[in-house]
Amino acid sequence: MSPGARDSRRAGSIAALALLPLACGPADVPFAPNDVVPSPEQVAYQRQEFVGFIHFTVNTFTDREWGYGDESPSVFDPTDLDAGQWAAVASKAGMKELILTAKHHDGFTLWPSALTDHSVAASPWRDGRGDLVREFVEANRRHGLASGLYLSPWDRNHADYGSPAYLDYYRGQLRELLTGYGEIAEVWFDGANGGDGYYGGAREERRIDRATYYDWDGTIALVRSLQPGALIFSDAGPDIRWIGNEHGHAGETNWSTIDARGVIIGGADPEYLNTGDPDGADWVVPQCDVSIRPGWFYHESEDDRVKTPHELVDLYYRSVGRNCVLLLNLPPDRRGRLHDNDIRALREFRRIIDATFAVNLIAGAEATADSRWGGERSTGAANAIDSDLDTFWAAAAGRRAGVVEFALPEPVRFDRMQLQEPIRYGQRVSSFRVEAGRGDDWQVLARGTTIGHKRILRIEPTTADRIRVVIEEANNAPALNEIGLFRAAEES
Ligand code: FUL
Repeated sequence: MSPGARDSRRAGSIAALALLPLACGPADVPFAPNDVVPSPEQVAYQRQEFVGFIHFTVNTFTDREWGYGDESPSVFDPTDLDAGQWAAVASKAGMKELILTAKHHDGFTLWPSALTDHSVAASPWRDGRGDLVREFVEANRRHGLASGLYLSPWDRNHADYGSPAYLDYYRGQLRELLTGYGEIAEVWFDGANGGDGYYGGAREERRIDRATYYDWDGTIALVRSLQPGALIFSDAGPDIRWIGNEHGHAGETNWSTIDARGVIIGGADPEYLNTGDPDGADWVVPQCDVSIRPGWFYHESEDDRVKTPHELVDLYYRSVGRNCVLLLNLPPDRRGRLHDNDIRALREFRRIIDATFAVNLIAGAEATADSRWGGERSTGAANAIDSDLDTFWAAAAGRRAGVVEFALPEPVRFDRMQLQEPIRYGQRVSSFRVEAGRGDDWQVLARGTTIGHKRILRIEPTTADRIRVVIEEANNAPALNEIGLFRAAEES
């Protein structure tokens, strides 16, 4: 998207929010948004919280992580491929979207591209008549999942890689993918770039200028024109950003804002992306990508190195629990199916998360706050425990701090605390603490910096009947749409 288009998109969403009537009486003052807010599509994406990656290509059959580009299409021969199994497993695990490596760095395409012979059409799979992108999107649709596509900019197979001609080829492939398969929810632009490769037989090292070679503004504009509803991921967004590592860990401080124009795709500062930027001019949803196994592609030697349910739960806290969307990779094996070990780990992970967050122990508490926005009914503290993300408590205009207090009918024992900000008005809180009442005193249970869409704190098991959240610092009147107390189903 051109910078101009980006601005008008953001300006449009600010204007829409400013006019948005809250569910409140006529005398109420609309709650004022920050200057930088997400688009409604970004809010919806962030609320998905958990999405999946499918890494599958010739590498699955050559036992490699990065193909050189000289792999024969004849190696691609899954014996029992079932994209329906991927979608069923993902959906049961709670994922809302799957993203497929339509083309990885080796250049082999999982759809019969008219622009290259290096594709499934030249493979023995389905006698060369297969189209994995189609099977993938159709299976996702059947299972109620959105579909995203990964099209590697780096192509170690293509003879033109490194010259301007390759850009036409790359955009031609994007056009095929974004016009031939119905609605695509996310387009994933990887940052790995240049180096040695087959390059049509040249077998040499090719370097490109990361800042200029791909003309990203032009490519992003093309995606916008072909699929206006798709969100675009890259180190720099424009819609979704990398978190700066492939371990699935967001920073404990994690702002959804960055200055995207200062970030070079493939050459970003990982620390900057890991924590975001409180002064950033662009809202770019943070996404934590990580594989369920050590590698992104399937390797039989890693069958016993699948992350344990306990490790997956820990990842959930470090990603979703830190204002991130978790993108977990599930690599199908040589049959073209997910391995039982991966399925078992996922199933147990889901059970633990569901059991942990099934009952919000704060429900039924009496909620009070030291101030609220404009005296509106709609911003009282009770909104923070009504299980409705669209209602919220907000401090009075001009405040940059606030306290919300909860008196429970009887003591509860908990070890997880969940806080959420109504991010459609921007991300505000930069410092907070949580306390439990002890006689006339308050005992600090945890301290934190940012909250964002969701912040989950793991704390020592505590029994209390009075809890308060003290927002110490915010860049605007602080607001919280949900607060929860939970008891973990399993230590993690
Ligand atoms: C990286 C790639 O090099 C890996 O192979 C994988 O696709 C990962 C998600 O992104 O940059």
